Amino acid sequence: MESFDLVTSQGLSIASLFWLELAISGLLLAGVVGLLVTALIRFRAPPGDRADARQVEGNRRLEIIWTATPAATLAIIFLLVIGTMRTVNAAQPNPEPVLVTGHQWWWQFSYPNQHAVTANEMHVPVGTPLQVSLESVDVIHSFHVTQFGWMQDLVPGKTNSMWITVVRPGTFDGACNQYCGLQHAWMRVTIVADPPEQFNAWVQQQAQSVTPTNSAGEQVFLKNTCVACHAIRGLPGATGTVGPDLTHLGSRSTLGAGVIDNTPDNLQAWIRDAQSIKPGVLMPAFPSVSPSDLSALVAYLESLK
Ligand code: HEC
Ligand SMILES: [Cu+2]
Repeated sequence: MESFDLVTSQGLSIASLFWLELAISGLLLAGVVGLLVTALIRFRAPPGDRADARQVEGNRRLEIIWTATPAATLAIIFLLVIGTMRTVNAAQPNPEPVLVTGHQWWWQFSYPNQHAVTANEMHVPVGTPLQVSLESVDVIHSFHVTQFGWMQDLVPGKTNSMWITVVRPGTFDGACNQYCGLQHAWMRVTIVADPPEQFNAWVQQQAQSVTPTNSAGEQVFLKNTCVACHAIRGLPGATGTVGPDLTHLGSRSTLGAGVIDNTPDNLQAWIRDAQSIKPGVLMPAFPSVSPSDLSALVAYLESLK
């Protein structure tokens, strides 16, 4: 099962706690059921015996045993939990800081060390501890990548944090796990875990600004209201923060937090009427952009790798 194939050291230590607790609970259950079945068989009344059962009252030894055993079990589990919490929350050396910001209904990922900003596709270096800060600009969201083995809420006005050390390369799916409005289900995230060199190349690329070219598509972008909500770093006037940063849109594999693949046709349909693709989305439709302007705009945005 994919969800059992955990890929973070923190998730793995939570999972070993889970298996240990399951084993302890299983042993206790077996003990209780075993005693019950033994008693049922041993003290069964012989056929035809109509006498009342022997009445027993008070047994100090038994009472001590059934009070002390659960108390001791819970105390042990409590200590194990504290130990795991300390492991999971332990500060790690040389971390890579990442800021995750929840929006209705998409994710922003910022890498403050490199000044890179992207959306919905989070790249991480394998083996490097990530110091993840989580914030929300609107309502409560929850950052849940099943294979990470643990999750954290994003709460408006508060910065939460979590440590994530991904232990093997791969692509892992996640989603918002706290109902946050109409398109909660389309608030997906893709994690791309790469070896550090590959991650560094990616993050350096994402950190670059564009050089304005005065192309037709760039002009269409600037003269519509896109810039009120979207940033393209390096393009004067395009500094909106309501929607995803589009500086490297062409390098992302999906649009709208996973709702459609990032292809020129899909991008065109998205800009024309995002509402019909993701009803309720906080981006207006642009029915009046002419077909030639729209193709220039799409070509421009897809060229932003
Ligand atoms: C009122 C604010 C607003 C305006 C104006 C706006 N957008 Fe958006 N846009 C958004 C929001 C919010 C999202 C994220 C939607 C989601 O995934 O839920 C978005 C998403 C997108 C995406 C997908 C990005 C991704 O990584 O998934 C593209 C591309 C895009 N907008 C292009 C444009 C273009 C081009 C224009 C101008 C013609 C424009 N937008 C105008 C708010 C806006
Ligand atoms: Cu959400």
